Amino acid sequence: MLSICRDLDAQSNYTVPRTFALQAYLTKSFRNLATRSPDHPFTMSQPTANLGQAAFDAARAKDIRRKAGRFRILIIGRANAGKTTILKKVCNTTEEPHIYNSRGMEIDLDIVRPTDERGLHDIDNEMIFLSNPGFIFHDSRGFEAGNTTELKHVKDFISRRANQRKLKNQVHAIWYCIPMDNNRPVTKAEDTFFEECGTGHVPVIVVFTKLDALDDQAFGALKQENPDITHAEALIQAPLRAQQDFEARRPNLRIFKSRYPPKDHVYLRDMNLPTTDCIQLLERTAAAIDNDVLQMLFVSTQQSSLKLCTQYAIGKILARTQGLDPAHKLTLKEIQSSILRWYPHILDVSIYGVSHFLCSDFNHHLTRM
Ligand SMILES: Nc1nc2c(ncn2[C@@H]2O[C@H](COP(=O)(O)OP(=O)(O)OP(=O)(O)O)[C@@H](O)[C@H]2O)c(=O)[nH]1
Ligand SMILES: [Mg+2]
Repeated sequence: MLSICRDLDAQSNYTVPRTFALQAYLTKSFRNLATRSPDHPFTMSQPTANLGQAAFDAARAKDIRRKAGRFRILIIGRANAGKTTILKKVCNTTEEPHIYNSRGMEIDLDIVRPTDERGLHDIDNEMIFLSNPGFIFHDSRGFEAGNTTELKHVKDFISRRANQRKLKNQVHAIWYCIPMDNNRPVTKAEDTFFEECGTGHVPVIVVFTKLDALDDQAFGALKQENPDITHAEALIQAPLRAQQDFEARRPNLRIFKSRYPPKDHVYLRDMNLPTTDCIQLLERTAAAIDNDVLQMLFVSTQQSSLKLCTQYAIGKILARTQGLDPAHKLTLKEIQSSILRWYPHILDVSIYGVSHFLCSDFNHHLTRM
């Protein structure tokens, strides 16, 4: 009972402030849309319609989830690359994941023996964080150069998942982590992966992790170039300089000239600190997904960035309305429907028992606009 209360509490703490932020965003956005269609007047004072529409949208979002299931991500990277740290950030949690084997049995982390530790990184196992069970992760510790068995495991997994008939069983995105805290971050193993491993429509995003490891070097370069720079100023400039220096060399890396190059790349730093986030990774991943249903599933599953939901909700509706014949202007209900389905984590909270509060509150604000 205590843990249920704690869950409810945590969910409310997370959801309520975001709901208010959402209201502010939507207020602004609806007003903009209204001025775009002066000859199609609509007001927001339709409480019943709004509530009905919200329920409709929640049902529609659920339908997408039923068909596509949960968003499945394969994360690859050698030991200590920062994989688990990223996944925790994505799921807004500091808790350890739950891991299930391919038969759906949970692996009890408390009784895993050191010799079984490899099982935690078995690519076939599914990893889920209770804070956001909308994501399923598969964790692979990558491979050393010359270790063809490991590479074959990963290749087999990707092709097995690609051949799954059901969308929900396929892998939807791959994050390939390359840590920057060693002298040669990109090895032959990475070259081989991107040369040999085609992933079809599944986007691969390279995540350069632990970029902060390059700060000392950047600090030294700044001091050398400009002896007058103060210690404090060099410290401030070092992070940006570190990224610029690496970015200047990056296009020459073989992985970006390979047969199956990554769709995009992103830099992450200081992920070990509680104040950082990996929203850029979420944004790049969303942009790299070329299937509309999966893109919506991804954006609406992640709960770290309200901005990302809004960007897609508003962007898609503007794209739909632009160039429309005035006779076919969207109705208020259609606009609401199109926008609200990007926010299922706010609308679809009935399982936590606070839906009435949030829906009526949300509706109240809409009706006052
Ligand atoms: N300095 C720094 N440390 C980081 C960063 N990200 C993660 N770490 C630290 O690196 C260590 C390893 O991180 P994990 O997330 O456990 O790495 P992993 O890839 O899951 O490792 P395995 O599960 O062993 O394969 C932890 O001590 C993290 O706190 C970062 O951006 N900067
Ligand atoms: Mg890990």
